[in-house]
Amino acid sequence: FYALYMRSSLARRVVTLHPSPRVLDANSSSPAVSPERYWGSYRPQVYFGMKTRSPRSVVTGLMWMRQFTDMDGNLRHTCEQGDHLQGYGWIMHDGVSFGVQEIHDRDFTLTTEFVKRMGGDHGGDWTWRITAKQHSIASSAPVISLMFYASTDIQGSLQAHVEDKNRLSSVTGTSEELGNFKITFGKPTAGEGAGGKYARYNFLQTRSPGLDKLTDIVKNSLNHKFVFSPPKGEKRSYFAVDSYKVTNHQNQQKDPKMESDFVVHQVTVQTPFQIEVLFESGSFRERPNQLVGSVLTDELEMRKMAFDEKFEGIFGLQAKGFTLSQIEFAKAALSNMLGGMGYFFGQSVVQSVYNEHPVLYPEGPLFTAVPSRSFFPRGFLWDEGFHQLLLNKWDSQLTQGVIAHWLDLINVEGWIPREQILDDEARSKVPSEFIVQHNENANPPTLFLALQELLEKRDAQPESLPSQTMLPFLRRLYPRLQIWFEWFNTTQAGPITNSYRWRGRDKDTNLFLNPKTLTSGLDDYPRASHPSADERHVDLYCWMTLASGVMANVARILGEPHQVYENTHRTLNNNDLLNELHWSENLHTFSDYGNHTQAVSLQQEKVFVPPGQPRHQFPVSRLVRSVRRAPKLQYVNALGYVSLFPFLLHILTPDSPKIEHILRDIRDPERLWTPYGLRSLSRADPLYMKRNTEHDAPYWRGPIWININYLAVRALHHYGSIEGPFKDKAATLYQELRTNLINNVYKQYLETGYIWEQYSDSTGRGQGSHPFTGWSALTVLIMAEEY
Ligand code: 6A9
Repeated sequence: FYALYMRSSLARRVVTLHPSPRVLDANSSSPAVSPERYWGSYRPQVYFGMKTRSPRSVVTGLMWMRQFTDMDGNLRHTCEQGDHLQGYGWIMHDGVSFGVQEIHDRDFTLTTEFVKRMGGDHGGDWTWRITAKQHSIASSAPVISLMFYASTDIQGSLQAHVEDKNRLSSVTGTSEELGNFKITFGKPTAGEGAGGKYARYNFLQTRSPGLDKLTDIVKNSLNHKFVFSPPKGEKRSYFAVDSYKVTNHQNQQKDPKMESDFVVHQVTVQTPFQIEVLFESGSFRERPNQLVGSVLTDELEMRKMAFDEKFEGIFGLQAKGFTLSQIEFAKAALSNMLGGMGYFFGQSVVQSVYNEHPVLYPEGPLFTAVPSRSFFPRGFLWDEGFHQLLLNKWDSQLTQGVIAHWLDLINVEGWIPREQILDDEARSKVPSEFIVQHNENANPPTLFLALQELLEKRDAQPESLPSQTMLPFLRRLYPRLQIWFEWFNTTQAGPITNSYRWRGRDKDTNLFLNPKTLTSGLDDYPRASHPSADERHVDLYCWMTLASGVMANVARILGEPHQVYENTHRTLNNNDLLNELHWSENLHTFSDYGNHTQAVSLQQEKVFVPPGQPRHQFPVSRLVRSVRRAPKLQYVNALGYVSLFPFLLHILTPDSPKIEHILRDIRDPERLWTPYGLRSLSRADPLYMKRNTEHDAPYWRGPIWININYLAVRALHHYGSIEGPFKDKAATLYQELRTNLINNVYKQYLETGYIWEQYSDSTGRGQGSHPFTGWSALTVLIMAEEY
């Protein structure tokens, strides 16, 4: 019995939250405490939508469809790369009160704007304005259907109000967190102050089994029987939502209590046009006027001006002489990160060695930025530290809130799940094998970078509001930081004292050219060819050096014992120890150490078809790894981002002779230098641009990544401004690398309409996921020279 009891209590540990008081009070996001941040564009996974920062929020959103064209996949809703839009994203967004987005579809552009107005007890009102324009007047103006919707999420209810048989003029509703509210759908006009336009209306009122099913419900309801017949135009039948078809479809969930109200208002109209949608909170009583028409225009103008002013005040790009177009690019990068913030609520699926099957983590909220609104619109632990480097410059209060949310997810062991896939909507985007998070897996603790920034800003602006809230914030954060640091320091300890090792590398060495280390964030970057407990990883060593330093600082500020952190920091920061553990004399570079051979390659292997099986179901051959020389314990001969870490995180003393080698490798076009930024792996490396398996293209084996380039520029700036033998060299490289990065990310944006996940080291072209205004948006800081 005792053994069983032990086992089940061990199995529970992974899903037991840390017992210290939460950084955030339970009501911290409520409209009573934080009304300005209640409503927001916190649904980064859809092109346009809003919700509140509450667990089962009513959501609002927009789908649209071009009429009279090939219908396939024409309905737009969630951000999909497969939609092949020419570009979309927030071009202005202050993170709180307003936003302006442009969406460039095939032959027309939708501008989606929102403005909020505070009042009452539930986060106030807001208005949307959608403006549609065709791209070229050479062809006939497209007819577009906009489908505005509102949906509850299990709790709350919605009532549709219909006029003239089929026009949904408004929706009233009520929910726990919003009280009573009303959404009014304005009629399309040709522009502000202009007259009305011919339009057709349709609506749908139904029940939905979940927010991840909204697109399907609308698609399934589409009926082609409706007729568009403008006064002087031809009569054509168009697609529209149709209640009759939906109720015939089996959307119903087994348990009606788990269903939600879902209401769609479709308006079909020819470009150009403009439509407004007004949300009014029932508790907002003394409204001076309605936030529509010219009132809205004036409000928008004011916010835009305030945004421009704040932007220039913080980043000073105009003063630095950037062109208007470059500044617009930078504003779009920041805005799409702000507008890409999500409020997610739900449970991760996690597992420890004590769980036979994956188990559900406790429910909780996460307010976070996301790397990419299309391909991975959810929280990633180490991405977030980078995001906050930018957002902290804009709004430290926001950064504090985000760090607090992440640390409130920590469990009793001190572990935070790396990738936060919290609800059905998020899960619907991830193949099942990637959903489960394992509690031995780390991810770089970049939130310490963000904390370091917060502390520096506090020193620089002691009078500001965020600086004044800093102490109580740190005090509540501290026990969580302690256990987080402890978790890294123990579970990721290396084979010898003061060394560190990433856990969770790929186990099946036979399948991969070099087994991946997803936990490090650098996925397929080459490490020891044969994962083993003998490994030590230089990047993790450097992250721990940084973390211990920040821990010592925080402890000192709080008047807590800091000796232990300080000792750890002093030990790790000592360049002699670093050199001893990680400098390879042969290779003249910092390096991982482990069981390694360079003599590996992927070879075709014949696969024998088991007797009695149909031959065609089996590949005749597949790629497997062949090892020509046995591995042995040695330094891993790869040159790339990992080698740079002691430099990137400012661990090298300014007089370290290693800097000379690093600067040479950086500037060498045969190694890391390209006209577009630093490549992730040396051109001369045996694994440069090599696939890891048949299906696994090179990722961190050559392409240029902006997060690490940001750190490189920052380090060059650092070593270029303090005394030392390499000061001048670093300062020169700083200018060159900075210029190359800015020019290329900007050029690609102009050419493609997007900021990208990574950039080709041979052509500079953007590649991978897009839009990627996660860490690639750090380009703004590089422009501003804010490090
Ligand atoms: C798997 C996708 C249809 C990979 O930016 C997030 C992370 C980084 O943290 C990491 O350093 N990206 C980088 O190497 C993207 C990870 C995306 C995983 C998505 C399933 C859906 O498939």
